[in-house]
Amino acid sequence: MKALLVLACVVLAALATPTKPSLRQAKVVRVVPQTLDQLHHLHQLLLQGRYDFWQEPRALDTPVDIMTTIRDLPELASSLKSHGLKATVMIQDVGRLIDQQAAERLQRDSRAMDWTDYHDYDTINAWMAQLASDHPDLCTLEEVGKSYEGRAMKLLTLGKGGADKPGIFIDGGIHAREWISPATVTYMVNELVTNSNTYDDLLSNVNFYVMPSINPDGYSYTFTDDRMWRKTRSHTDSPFGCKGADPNRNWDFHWNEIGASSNPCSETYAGSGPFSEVEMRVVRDEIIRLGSKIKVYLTFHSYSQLWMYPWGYTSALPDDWKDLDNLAQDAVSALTAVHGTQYEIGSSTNTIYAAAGGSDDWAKGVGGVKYAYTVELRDQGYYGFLLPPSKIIPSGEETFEALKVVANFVKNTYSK
Ligand code: 0X9
Ligand code: ZN
Repeated sequence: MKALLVLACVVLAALATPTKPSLRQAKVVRVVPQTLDQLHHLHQLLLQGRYDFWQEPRALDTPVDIMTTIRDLPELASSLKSHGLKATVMIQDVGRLIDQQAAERLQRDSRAMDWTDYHDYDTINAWMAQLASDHPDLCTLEEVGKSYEGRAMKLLTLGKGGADKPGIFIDGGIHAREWISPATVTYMVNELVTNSNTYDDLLSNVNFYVMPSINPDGYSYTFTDDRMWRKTRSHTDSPFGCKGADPNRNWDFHWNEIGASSNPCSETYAGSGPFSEVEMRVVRDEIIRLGSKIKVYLTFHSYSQLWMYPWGYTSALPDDWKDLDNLAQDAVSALTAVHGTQYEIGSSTNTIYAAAGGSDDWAKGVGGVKYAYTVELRDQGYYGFLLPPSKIIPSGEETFEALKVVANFVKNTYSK
């Protein structure tokens, strides 16, 4: 009987979240380049645009994760083999894993916000509205714009020390499929609000400006149509009907100079121009409006477990990189102390790859926010973007410790 119920849920889930046919039996394979020739070959494959790189080539001895359809697998395998690259399978059947996770979600049927499951955009917004109405002394919720498809974009402000206190701007979900990001960001908000007495000192001295899901159309699309969608959903001039731009290549700071594409079908399409994507203009305008009050900018992505600072457009470091590195070290030490999760720290170009037009670079380079970080959350590729919901709470717990270190730093350094 139970087996029948589960089967029924799998079928229902498959209907409710149609897995793209191409994802049936799709695989994620891992290769670790050991020579410059192998690294170069992987870069060539990336540029070809035929495969979805879950982890792009970074450096020698560093894993690269590639998702391939079952149809393209033989060609990928022979191309890797011809360069002496040994592939191991990380995910045997991406479509099946997506269906399984969707079935489990359906079985739980959890419309109410919690952190044992991932939640859609409307649920997150409804939860923020409830928080604001339950805790008017602590939370303010403002609609600050609308997405391309017309979804309301909201900014949640937490704090009780008044608008002049120094602030931390936090966003999540810039890449639609990185579900652990909005989940972790909302976990941390919930922690601050439900234990506001414990954090009275922090909340009296620091304001938290939070937007948990800044690519609402893309995020919604991952619930309804394609779990692996990364970009926005805007129209492009592509004759092939390709949609969306990479919102983390769209910011107007060394826009499209490196690590971004002018091809609308690419996963890293920079957009038709800087800030072509309305969602990024909305976030930009909030950062500008808050101005010098913002001392730290934190943008949460997944996966790889990295705590990175600018620059992403050059391997050169900002003059004050030591300051950013020190704070990152302290934050990561606190994070690791919780569950032993290891994070790597460094500038984004030197840690992963050069990619211009990122929100972190803009926040520092144009927005004037000294401490700008991109955090790549769990895991290291075992599940990648399909991190099981049972990992939300551990991810939230450890990341919250890091946030507390950052917030205490802001309090001690900037609050009068
Ligand atoms: O490529 C990205 O946008 C980020 N990695 S992800 O796998 N989540 O897509 C890293 C961004 C680092 N920052 C900059 N390049 N500015
Ligand atoms: Zn990302």
